[in-house]
Amino acid sequence: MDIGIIGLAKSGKTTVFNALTRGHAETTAFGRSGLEPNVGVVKVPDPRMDQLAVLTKPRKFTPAEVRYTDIGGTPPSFGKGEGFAGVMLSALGRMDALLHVVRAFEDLAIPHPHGSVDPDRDLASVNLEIAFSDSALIERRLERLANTLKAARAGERDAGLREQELLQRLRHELDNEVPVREMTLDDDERAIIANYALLSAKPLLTMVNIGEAQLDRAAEIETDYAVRFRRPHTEVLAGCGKLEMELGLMEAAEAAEAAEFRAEMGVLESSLDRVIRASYSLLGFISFFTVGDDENRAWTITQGDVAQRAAGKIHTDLEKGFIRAEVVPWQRLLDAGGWAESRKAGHLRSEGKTYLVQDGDVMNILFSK
Ligand SMILES: Nc1nc2c(ncn2[C@@H]2O[C@H](COP(=O)(O)OP(=O)(O)OP(=O)(O)O)[C@@H](O)[C@H]2O)c(=O)[nH]1
Ligand SMILES: [Mg+2]
Repeated sequence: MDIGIIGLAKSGKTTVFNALTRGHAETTAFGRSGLEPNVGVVKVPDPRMDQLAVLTKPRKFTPAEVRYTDIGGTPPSFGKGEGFAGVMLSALGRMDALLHVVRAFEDLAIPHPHGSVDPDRDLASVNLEIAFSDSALIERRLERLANTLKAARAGERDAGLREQELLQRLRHELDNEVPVREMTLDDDERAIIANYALLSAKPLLTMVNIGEAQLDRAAEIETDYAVRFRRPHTEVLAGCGKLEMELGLMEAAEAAEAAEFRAEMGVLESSLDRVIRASYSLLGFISFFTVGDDENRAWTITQGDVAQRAAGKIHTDLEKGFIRAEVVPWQRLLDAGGWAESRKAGHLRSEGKTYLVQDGDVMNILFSK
């Protein structure tokens, strides 16, 4: 699962990236940071896995992972109605979700590309950039489609016309500031647009990046933004990227001191842990588990994925040769005391290709080679 970090220049993207990944990527007060994207993998904490490990005592333990990509220095011109473009656009198109870092921290030493700190304005303007990128993409696609339709044979025409009609509808909705993720689309329509990598179709997590001076009002600020900006398939959180980055580095070196410092600052729960969890669950990702002597492992899928597709996360052979899955909810497995015991108690269900995998299912995939 890939999450792309976006935001205006100097909003704190790399700082938040470092905090999330315990990384050391260079942050910059002035000028342009590297155009090379930073990529880091984060393990998603999951107490269910800890409990399962006690039961099966595997040699290896692999929690779910989320990968964050800090797409690199944003040009100061970004946010002025030109949308995402070039390599940045194609990199973002490959992401499963977006994390938007909005600057709320005041710091005279760090110039704001628009001259003043105004998170409301920035939040809206980045949303506009997202919509703008999609509109431009749809426009290009419509032009090409019009050309193909002229030369199309009767058989191909129908599909082309359906696509044209869908794209015109998307364009209309986008013009009315409705992001694709909020539109009602049937499965066929989703399949058509799946290849377009539309940015406003992606789940969006907004992090209001507050300053140290605002820490005592963090919860209040978060509620305020959530009430005003939360929409379907989005989440809004507030946290201090800079403090979390420093605490993260400290935690890696001196855990006890970091905990003490956290308590002093009144930030008991890391806002970045909440970002990680929110990126995972609130954006529609769920886990299923595989257990065994060798390895207990969590696999990331999207809510609504069927068993055959889920099997493909483990290996393409399992998807292609899928026969059926033996399934037991993790708590049931734990209560029964093991796989054989679950089978004996009749808790193992046999599910087919189209079974909707549930969060916390433990699965054993049966397949033919
Ligand atoms: N005071 C304060 N400074 C912050 C905070 N978050 C980030 N900064 C500073 O803001 C500057 C820019 O942060 P970066 O993380 O490099 O921002 P960016 O969005 O990655 O910037 P570009 O990649 O150049 O677009 C750095 O000097 C950070 O230390 C914060 O919460 N408080
Ligand atoms: Mg940066």
